[in-house]
Amino acid sequence: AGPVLAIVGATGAVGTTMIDIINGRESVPWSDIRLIASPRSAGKVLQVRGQDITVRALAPEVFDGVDIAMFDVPDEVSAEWAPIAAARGAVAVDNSGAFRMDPDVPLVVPEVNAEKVTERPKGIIANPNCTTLSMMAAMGALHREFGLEALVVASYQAASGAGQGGVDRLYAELAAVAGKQVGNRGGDVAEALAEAGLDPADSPFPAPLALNVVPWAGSLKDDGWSSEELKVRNESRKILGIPDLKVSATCVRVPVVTTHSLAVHATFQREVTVEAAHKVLAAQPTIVLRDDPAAGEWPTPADAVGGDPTWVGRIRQALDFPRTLDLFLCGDNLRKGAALNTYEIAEEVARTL
Ligand code: 2RA
Repeated sequence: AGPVLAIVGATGAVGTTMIDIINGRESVPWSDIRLIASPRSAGKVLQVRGQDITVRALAPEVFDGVDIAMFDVPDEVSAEWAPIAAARGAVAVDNSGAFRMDPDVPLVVPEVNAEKVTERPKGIIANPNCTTLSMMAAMGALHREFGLEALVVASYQAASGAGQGGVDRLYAELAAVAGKQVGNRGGDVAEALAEAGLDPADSPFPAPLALNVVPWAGSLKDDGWSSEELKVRNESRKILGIPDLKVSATCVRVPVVTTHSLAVHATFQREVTVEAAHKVLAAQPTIVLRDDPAAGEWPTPADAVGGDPTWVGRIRQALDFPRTLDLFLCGDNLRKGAALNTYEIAEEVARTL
């Protein structure tokens, strides 16, 4: 019989996407799939590959007999429960931030460092943050060929990065401004939201997101950096295996429902041309190269959303920076950015059992 898979956080935005991905697979290696969530969601019945499965409440014994447990829960829940799952014999594949920078926990993007799944002394493997993850397949491929030296990144992050609450808030704000001539005067968007009864204190975003962009994601860290920006730096270094990679990121929330985009300024050790980069990226099965500005072809979130590949385009040789490319890429933050990569790690682990 095949291994037993558990999904912890099965009823959340990413957990639901995990189930969609499993339902969409032609075949799966699992002999059994368990759905686990908070006691509030326990008892719900969800369909997985044509079977009704009742969601169980998180408890130590639900991990007995589980080979691989995928976690998509808040950091503190993972910090407590991934070690419990591991102690009960499961390999925990965790999508929270709790273990990503732990030196005894590999941080894996299968296209880049699949071999790390076997180096798991704690029985835990971490899945990167969706913002970092969105550029890793492309950066990993370019790094292998040209040797990455530095990354300057600006993100354009979707509302669903902040969970279902972020999506609900964006829809509510869009409804509040729809049909109104707002966005022409300072504060008029905020007024329209207030008139619709939308309290800023209830928003996961620190400013209106409708008709706006917000240069903030995550929590405040030293010297004005956001946690999200530091994740891009630290996680890129760990995944790519370049401890001294120079990285500077500015993370921005945009009124897109799902799919993070990144503008990347990437400097390499070796000479690189647009043609050579096209060749490397076109050879990557998980990348869609959409780069023909003369024909109006470039990646947008509306193209990439709902699919598995990362879309890459706008590749230019930086005019004033030798060995540097500028490019734009889009990846569905709930799929490759979270559920899909976690599931792909689980598939890699299943091969090693
Ligand atoms: C965000 N990257 O987009 C975060 C979610 N993990 O807010």
